[in-house]
Amino acid sequence: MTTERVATVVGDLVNRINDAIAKHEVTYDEYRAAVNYLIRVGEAGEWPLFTDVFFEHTVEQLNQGEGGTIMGPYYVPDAPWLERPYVLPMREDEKGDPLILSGTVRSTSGDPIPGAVLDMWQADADTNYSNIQQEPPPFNLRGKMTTDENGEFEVRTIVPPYYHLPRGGPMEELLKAAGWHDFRPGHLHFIVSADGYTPLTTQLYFEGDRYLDSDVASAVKPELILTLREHDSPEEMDARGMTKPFF
Ligand code: MBD
Ligand code: FE
Repeated sequence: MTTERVATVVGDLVNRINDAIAKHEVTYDEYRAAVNYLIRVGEAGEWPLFTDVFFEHTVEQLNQGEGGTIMGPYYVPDAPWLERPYVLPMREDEKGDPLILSGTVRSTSGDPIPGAVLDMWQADADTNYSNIQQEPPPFNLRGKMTTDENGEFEVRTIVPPYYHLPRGGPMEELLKAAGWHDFRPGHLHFIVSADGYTPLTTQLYFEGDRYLDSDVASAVKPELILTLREHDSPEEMDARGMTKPFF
């Protein structure tokens, strides 16, 4: 970043914070509590959580636009490559309703993209992410897969129920102090990439989720909401290892 860019953006940020301090007549006690709070966010390792919840959506909208949404703090590179038929790595007794997700990866002009890579991750039914929270085994519910010759893919996992941010740290403390909830709708995360295309970071949500309209991370877009349908015979697969159509 150039000196000019830093001075412009940081200068504006500093001015706006000073304006808020003045407007709300912040006391010395409040100022000291805020400084102490910011130190604790760092000590708890919650800066990625804090910044992604409050600010990433604006950066994302400027840089990706339609069809994309924020990455959030819990992406881990080097998830395992999966083999067809795709099933995200999970425990034998993984909690949650089984989910079969199928779809087609398309370019912005609508053409299916064969050999596109989906790097997928999600929380478990207790809202824990592997490699972040202690409970799930490493790389649980994380994996990479590719689209077939038609640009299509199908993967089995569990339906992620509505989600709350990690509790017990400064983030929860702040949300409670403000009287705000700490929920996100249940979601599946993806980074979709293909040779010659700009990658897309996005998430998918589910119709009917109680937090679609009040995501604490402001990251829901209408085009990302899926409708679940019940499958009569999920065990029936076609020659490609894809579930036989049921509609
Ligand atoms: C998450 O799982 C998440 O997706 C975001 C955006 C913020 C916090 C936790
Ligand atoms: Fe998430």
